[in-house]
Amino acid sequence: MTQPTLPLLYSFRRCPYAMRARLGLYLAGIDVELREIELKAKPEHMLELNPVGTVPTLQFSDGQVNSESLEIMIYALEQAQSNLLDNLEASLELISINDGPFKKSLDGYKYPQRNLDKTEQQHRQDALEFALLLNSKLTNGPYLQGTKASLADFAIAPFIRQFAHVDRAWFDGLDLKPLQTWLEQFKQSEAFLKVMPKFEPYLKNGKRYSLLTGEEITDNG
Ligand SMILES: N[C@@H](CCC(=O)N[C@@H](CS)C(=O)NCC(=O)O)C(=O)O
Repeated sequence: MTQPTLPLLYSFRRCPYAMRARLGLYLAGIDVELREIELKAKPEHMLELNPVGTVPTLQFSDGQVNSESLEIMIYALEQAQSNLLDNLEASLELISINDGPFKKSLDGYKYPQRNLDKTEQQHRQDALEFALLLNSKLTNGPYLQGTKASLADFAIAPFIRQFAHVDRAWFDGLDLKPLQTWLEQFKQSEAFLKVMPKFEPYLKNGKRYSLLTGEEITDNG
């Protein structure tokens, strides 16, 4: 029997945007054919679909393309009628700070030599402002919106993970227990572990993976 064509996702394991898209699709139970890329060597087909050359790049079975991680998440969770989309406005407000000023400070902190407008310390201090905001939210419960997980948790955690990993000892030494606990819970969550196998790059040996099972896709289905 011919298998229906899965949507195609070009992804990069460590990219927080790609991670966010994989999480949304996984949590919605939507399978895709995952092709792992390296940012220094992007497949021609991906660049045809998305000339900007960013991951995630998702091609639906009908040919349409979306390369915005947040839109992919919301689309997927809508399909699944997921209650992660409850209180969406509050989630989007936090995500916009994450994707705007926090991401800028995070990049400055990670790559200070490319962001000489401020010192590494200043970039880190600016990024810390957002961490403090999240920490204050997390004093009301284990999730950013209190007792229930929401879009915000899954959309933001990949970026806080990156922030924490720049200097683990420094992050772990902060007096931000609720945030540190939230990040640990995220890293141990089923969804995170399922979207993080060490996929081999598509250009290296043509391997393609099912996002939901993590197994390689072979031509005979
Ligand atoms: N607006 C995009 C941004 C995605 C993005 O910037 N991804 C980075 C990797 S984390 C990328 O692909 N950069 C291209 C490159 O470095 O060549 C989204 O939210 O999905």
